[in-house]
Amino acid sequence: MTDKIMIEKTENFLEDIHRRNYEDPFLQRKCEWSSWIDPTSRATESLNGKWNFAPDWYDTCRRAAWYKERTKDPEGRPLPLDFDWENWEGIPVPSCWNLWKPELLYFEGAGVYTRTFRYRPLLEKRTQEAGTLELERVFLYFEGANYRTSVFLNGTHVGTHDGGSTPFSMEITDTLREENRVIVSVEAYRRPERVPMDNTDWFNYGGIYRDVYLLRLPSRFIQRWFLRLKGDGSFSTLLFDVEVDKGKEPIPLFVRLRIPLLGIDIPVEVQGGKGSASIPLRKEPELWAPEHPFLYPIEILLEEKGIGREQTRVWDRVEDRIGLREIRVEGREILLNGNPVFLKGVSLHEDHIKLGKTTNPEILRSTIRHLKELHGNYLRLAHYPHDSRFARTADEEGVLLWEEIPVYWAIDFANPVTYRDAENQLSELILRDRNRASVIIWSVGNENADTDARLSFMGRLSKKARELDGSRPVSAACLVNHVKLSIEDRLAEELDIIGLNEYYGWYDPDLTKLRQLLDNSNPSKPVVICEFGGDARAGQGGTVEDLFSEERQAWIYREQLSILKSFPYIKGLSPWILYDFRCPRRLNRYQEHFNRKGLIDSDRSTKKQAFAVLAEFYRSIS
Ligand code: GCB
Repeated sequence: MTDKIMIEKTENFLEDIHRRNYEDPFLQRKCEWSSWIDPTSRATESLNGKWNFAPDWYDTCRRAAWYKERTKDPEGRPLPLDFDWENWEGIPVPSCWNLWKPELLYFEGAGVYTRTFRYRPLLEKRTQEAGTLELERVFLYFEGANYRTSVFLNGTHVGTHDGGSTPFSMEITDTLREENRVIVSVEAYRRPERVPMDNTDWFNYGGIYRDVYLLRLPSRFIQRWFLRLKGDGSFSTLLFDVEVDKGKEPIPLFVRLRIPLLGIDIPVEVQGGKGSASIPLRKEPELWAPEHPFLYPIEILLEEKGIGREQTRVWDRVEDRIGLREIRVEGREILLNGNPVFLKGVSLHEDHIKLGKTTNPEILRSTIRHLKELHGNYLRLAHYPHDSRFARTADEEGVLLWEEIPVYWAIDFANPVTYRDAENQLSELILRDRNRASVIIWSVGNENADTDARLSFMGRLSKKARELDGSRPVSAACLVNHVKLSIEDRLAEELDIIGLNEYYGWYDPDLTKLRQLLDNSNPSKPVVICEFGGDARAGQGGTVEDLFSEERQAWIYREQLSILKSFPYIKGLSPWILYDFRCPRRLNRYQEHFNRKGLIDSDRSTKKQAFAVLAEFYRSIS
């Protein structure tokens, strides 16, 4: 939050200690979705590895402008410094600082990272040989850092990003030197106006916890693209949109899209940096589905037209592998490639006992193995965007995904700053993952009270989701109206699928209310039960009456499933949750700072009894 208190500049005013609005200049250079570049298939140079790090409890790096490295006074005499880049300890990037040292477990302040790297242009030489001097453009790319990240290169602020789980990039072409010092201040305060706000049922991991890399691009490049089936049920037309960075001097450019397996090789006009095409297909494509996760290799070229075809100059080229499928809602059905689908799923947090929110390919694959052991086809990635490799892995493995932004509980719905942040996170997520066939639902939030401010806020988010991607249903995890005992939420009007969280058998022990609630409701749209469940400490025995026992949790699953299966308007389930996860709000002797609603312990291997109950249910309806 920008501190609005201003201090008058008197003759004894000292910038470093008296300035209150020190964040303002950083917030004027925000990295937002409109400048996001799709890094798919780019040759990147990783900046992962050891960075020097210090927790910066009072945010002094940004407050006192350490990054300016004022090491000497105007007469050249050394000044005392409060930082010591080279002697700070090495922290691995990516990682969550909370798991680096025991004393940082609950650290939620700012942390300062720094390292050096050398740079020499590569592309300059190549283009000089080709006859024209075109300098390469260089971007710093962050897959994710929680929450506000300010980046400084060689003493200059190059960008600030808000939001803990979406990627961002910033151009550093003009700030680069041969020897570079990069300083990254990440602050992870929980604040009431943020998305999420200060109260969540998960752990606030801080730091640069996803990959960081350098992207070298030509001076004109393909910024991002969107390829999908038209979605009219005919499987006969592809829609393609592309955005191009035209560079400083505009020249006639066009884009070429190639999909060799479909015999497609077509030019697409680019005007004002944008191009679109509607491409008729000669035959029905091989459709992507969980049981047949087929991906088409595609190639996109940015070309400058010369006089003859041989003079066409290729400025840029990207590749991707894209699944073609259609997801649609009709009445109370969810249709995948025209066929009704039931979402057999489970919810998932990114939290890992040793790595926190940092993940790796092995973790992603083993998560999907557990889903398949459950005979499931669907995961709800709660409550924030997960690592970008998740959707790619799900594309390959044939898993359907619900993706969500942390518009969670009672965020500050009336605050325009909060709205802008939420809309930006939603847009960054959609741009990042809209080419992934596995992603079938965008969720605009979770368990928010049905107020006017929330209706307008989340209604606008739904519209934004459709504006950026008209090819997927929009949903949100709503609460039941527990006074009328029915599915009733004004936001349902704005959604394609009604998500519903209910905890009968747990927070409300009276399971008979679930049947009443579902009987009382007559939704006009498909309903997905996004959450139900109960806590159980792995290994804790007891009767079905004993809270926190595995028996109680398994009983809740048995009872819930036997009721839910008799309501045909329910089109999917993602009970809460696959793995136990860290949660500082949970303080009883079974919980010990963990939410224990996992079907599997936080060790990600010990299964509780309820795992088999759900697996048997999904097997029986396969
Ligand atoms: C919910 C929330 C989820 C919590 C869960 C619980 O309804 O959506 O974030 O962790 O309940 O365990 O209470």
